[in-house]
Amino acid sequence: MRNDAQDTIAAAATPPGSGGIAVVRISGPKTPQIARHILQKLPKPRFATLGDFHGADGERIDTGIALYFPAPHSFTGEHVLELHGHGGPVPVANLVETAITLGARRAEPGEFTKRAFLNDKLDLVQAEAVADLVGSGSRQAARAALRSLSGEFSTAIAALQERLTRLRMHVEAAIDFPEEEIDFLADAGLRREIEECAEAFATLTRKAQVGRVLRDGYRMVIAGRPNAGKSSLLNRLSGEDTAIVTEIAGTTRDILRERIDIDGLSVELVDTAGLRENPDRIEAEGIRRARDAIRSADAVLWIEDAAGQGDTQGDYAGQDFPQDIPRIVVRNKIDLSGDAPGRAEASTPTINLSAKTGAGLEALRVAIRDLAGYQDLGEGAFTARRRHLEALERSKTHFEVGALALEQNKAGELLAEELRLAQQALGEITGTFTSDDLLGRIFAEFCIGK
Ligand SMILES: Nc1nc2c(ncn2[C@@H]2O[C@H](COP(=O)(O)OP(=O)(O)OP(=O)(O)O)[C@@H](O)[C@H]2O)c(=O)[nH]1
Ligand SMILES: [Mg+2]
Repeated sequence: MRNDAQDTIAAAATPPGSGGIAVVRISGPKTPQIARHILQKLPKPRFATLGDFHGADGERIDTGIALYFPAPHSFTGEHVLELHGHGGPVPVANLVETAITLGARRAEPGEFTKRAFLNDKLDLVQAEAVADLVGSGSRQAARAALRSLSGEFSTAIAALQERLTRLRMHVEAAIDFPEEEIDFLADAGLRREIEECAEAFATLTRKAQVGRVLRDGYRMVIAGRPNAGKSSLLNRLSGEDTAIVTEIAGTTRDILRERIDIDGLSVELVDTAGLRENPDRIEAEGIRRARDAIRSADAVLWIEDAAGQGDTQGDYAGQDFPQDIPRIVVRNKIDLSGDAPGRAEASTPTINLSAKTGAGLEALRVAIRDLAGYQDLGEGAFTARRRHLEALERSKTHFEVGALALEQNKAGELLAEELRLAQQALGEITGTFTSDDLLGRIFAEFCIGK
């Protein structure tokens, strides 16, 4: 893909309003002539030059620092001029309008970054990381976005592409000599390469999942029977008195959301109506919404009443929603049942706690972090998006289908073709293969001037 934009764009790169300084950025072929007009001379490249800024009619409109970056050594890869003037709406508007009078047009959202992408200054993952860094909600997320921006995610994808290429070459070389009877299954080198690819897919998927959670947060729906203590737990975890708590079963009907921070992991907790048979009409609507919330959740906090007697309807397994959503079982009200607080022995992570006293709460926080994969973050985390995970998943499926075809039918051609498709899906992540439509959607989320 190539940038054939011939027009020059201009926009304020700093937010609207008043501030110490404001930066107006101009990029494109007409930048030198616009610079000559505004500054009355072309500034020395890459040097901070103090001087007056002039309007289209030659009038002095501001004074400040000019920075000129000739192509291709700039953020966009085009001629770029940055004007650092006084941070007020009027001087900024004057400068942008001057640039427009002199032949530039107003930049669209994300257009500077889009040009950087089209001119191969950044790949798509890095371009998206620019927006993720700007929009990061925690220090951890900012650090991870910076790592994506520096190319750590892109490098990991490139390494996987490289592995797939080697495997493909191996298979295609074998197909090209059909006269030699080849037994793919007996080829130990090939088997090893396939195993290594499978491992590389698993590792990258795990890291990307954590990266997605870092960017978007982890959404957990609190669900269970009425009166189990869902709203009490929401209030206890968030430290706020958001949800109404009463001893009446069926108190909560609306969906309630509260964001909490667990060691930098941003978790969105969603409190829902208790699930039971024969609810009244309002409650029935609440239960329908609870089921919907669960379907789009990253995980479920399934609350049971540890002190409840003989309530056999409180099992997750009996419920009418996806059974494969990761979940933690919380056995609440241990102040009444007398169970020991903390993690209980069970195949599904299970925590004994009391929303009333707070006993066992720390164990729940640890379990949430573990479930989100947050513990193996270390220093290597980078941000990722749902789009990346979907493409990665598709790529992995192609690889697996191909590997299976080889295993079961000795179908080397099928494997080669699936590997090609797997690589194409990976290429969508970094932008080697993309549609204009996708680019439009990605850059539309940016702010103007970025
Ligand atoms: N003793 C004790 N009581 C609790 C505990 N957690 C909740 N309760 C009580 O249980 C009752 C129900 O609590 P809620 O938090 O409203 O329960 P819920 O699951 O949100 O109920 P619905 O919204 O009706 O589905 C209230 O009277 C709470 O005070 C606990 O850990 N120990
Ligand atoms: Mg409730």
